[in-house]
Amino acid sequence: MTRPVLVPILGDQLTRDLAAVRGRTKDDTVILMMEVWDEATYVKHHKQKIALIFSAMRHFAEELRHAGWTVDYVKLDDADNAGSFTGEVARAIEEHSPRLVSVVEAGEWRVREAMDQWADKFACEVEILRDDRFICSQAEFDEWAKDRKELRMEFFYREMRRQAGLLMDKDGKPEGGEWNYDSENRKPPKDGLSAPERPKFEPDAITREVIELVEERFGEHFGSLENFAWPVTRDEAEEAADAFFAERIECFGPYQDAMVAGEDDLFHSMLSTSINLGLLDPLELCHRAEQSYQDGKAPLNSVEGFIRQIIGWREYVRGFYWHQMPHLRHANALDAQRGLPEFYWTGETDMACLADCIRTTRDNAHAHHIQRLMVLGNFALLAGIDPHEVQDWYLVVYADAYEWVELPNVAAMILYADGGKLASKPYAASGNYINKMSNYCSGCTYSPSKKIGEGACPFNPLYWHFMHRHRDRLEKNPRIGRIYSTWDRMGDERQQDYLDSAEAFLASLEPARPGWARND
Ligand code: FAD
Ligand code: DLZ
Ligand code: SF4
Repeated sequence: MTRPVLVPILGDQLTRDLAAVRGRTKDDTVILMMEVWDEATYVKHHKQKIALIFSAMRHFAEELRHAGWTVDYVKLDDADNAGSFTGEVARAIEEHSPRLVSVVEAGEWRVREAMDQWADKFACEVEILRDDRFICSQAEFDEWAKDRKELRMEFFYREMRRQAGLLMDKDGKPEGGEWNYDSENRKPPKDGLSAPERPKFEPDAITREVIELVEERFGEHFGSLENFAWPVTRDEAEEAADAFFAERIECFGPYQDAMVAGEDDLFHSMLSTSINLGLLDPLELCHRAEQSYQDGKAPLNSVEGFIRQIIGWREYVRGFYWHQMPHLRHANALDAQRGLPEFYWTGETDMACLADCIRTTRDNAHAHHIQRLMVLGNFALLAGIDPHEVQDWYLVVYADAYEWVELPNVAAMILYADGGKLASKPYAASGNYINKMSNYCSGCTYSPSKKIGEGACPFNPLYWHFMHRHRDRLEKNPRIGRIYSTWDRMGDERQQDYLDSAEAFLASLEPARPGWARND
């Protein structure tokens, strides 16, 4: 092959439809895939997350080779592993003398910064292509965001619906007359609510080899590998999607916000890992969802809810990330300074809701949205945990976590650290909300109906402590201001009891020991 095109494919770009691969010819292209230490260690990822990415990468390299592509695959344990994307690309340039390096833009700021140096570093032309797996380009997002003080997902989502033509009637109106059916998607779980089990994928030889590597090299990282059952190939991911559309999408909408102890997936799709890796095409999934509605197999509120999560939230947080970086990483509008409690890593807490959410996180490298938002996130918000520590935790513990999607959800959605650009108000809630939307409280040593004192749910005093300490900022917010009339009506003594109770609880929290999230 004389002076081929070198196409580096990153671990979350695993599709033959990638812009850098599409249109290339096999006899003129060298594909480069790299397991590198920089990526595996910049935070101490959950063991399942590393195993998933390496296994999916190795399977994808095999698929490409079978299809006739030339693939240079660098394994983590290769003796001459250069340790970084830049180091490996440099080595491949030396070996193949390519006439062009063609790569799709990285999803994360950290990697994009390194990539931007390649053209200067290498004596070879470098092109960085737009990642068109996202419907909305950054230029389009920036144009939409320009001159807006608040960047509300809802308005962005309507644009995306129009652009994609999803759930639009022939007069250009939203199907059913409304853009958003969220009010129908808040059904509390009824007794004994359970969902059909999702397909679990038994590790094959490639996955088993990777699991062994991870145990050996990253054995002290958070999380268990025992339950590893993620789809690692396109075929498996499609099987997982088939099962969702056949068995769970019908109830996805109504029970989207429900939580049931031990029911880890409920009616969620469990497809985020596959979408983020590139194994599934997000738009195709939305078309399948729309088809389920047209075929009468799923109600509009379920289908609209699912489509909104993907062309709404997913596209929106990605645009928001690039629009707000790099300062988003350091945003701390509420000046939260407390260390993350140790129980986020050990799960050892008497608070049954948190214990269950941390258990599923440890066992499955997954928790569903409302667990991430209204239990784990709500606690971090109310307790005033330092955003950097919360960001690190979320980036480490979930198999679907990449900074472009984790950071906006953590800094802006749960912690309000951006001062309200993303969310119109903090998602703060007392024990009442968790009690209504889950069965956690019936198995808890605390009681959600007890407000103060022995046995009171800690979310209750923490909620008022949070509202009290941020009164200056939040009182003017029309969506929250009226809460202060309730607070004022309580009288000084009751208020002081709440504040003392919260202070005593906060003082009892053991801060996490260093070394869980990052190597020193
Ligand atoms: P479903 O409930 O079936 O939803 C369908 C799809 O919609 C998901 O697969 C996902 O692609 C998309 N989606 C839904 N909500 C969001 C959202 N808020 N942002 C972006 N995409 C969304 N998602 C990640 O992929 N990676 C993360 O690192 C991540 N971190 C999060 C951190 C916090 C604090 C919160 C509140 C949410 C986070 N999410 C993240 C979003 C969401 O929780 C997960 O996408 C979802 O739980 C994945 O499970 P699922 O595939 O069953 O989702
Ligand atoms: C998350 C991750 C990990 C743990 N390891 C690798 C790796 O060794 N090689 C690789 O190509 N990608 C890995 N990834 C995913 C990357 O972090 C991700 O592709 C980029 O950071 C996105 O910008
Ligand atoms: Fe969580 Fe409070 Fe309910 Fe216990 S009582 S499960 S801490 S909300």
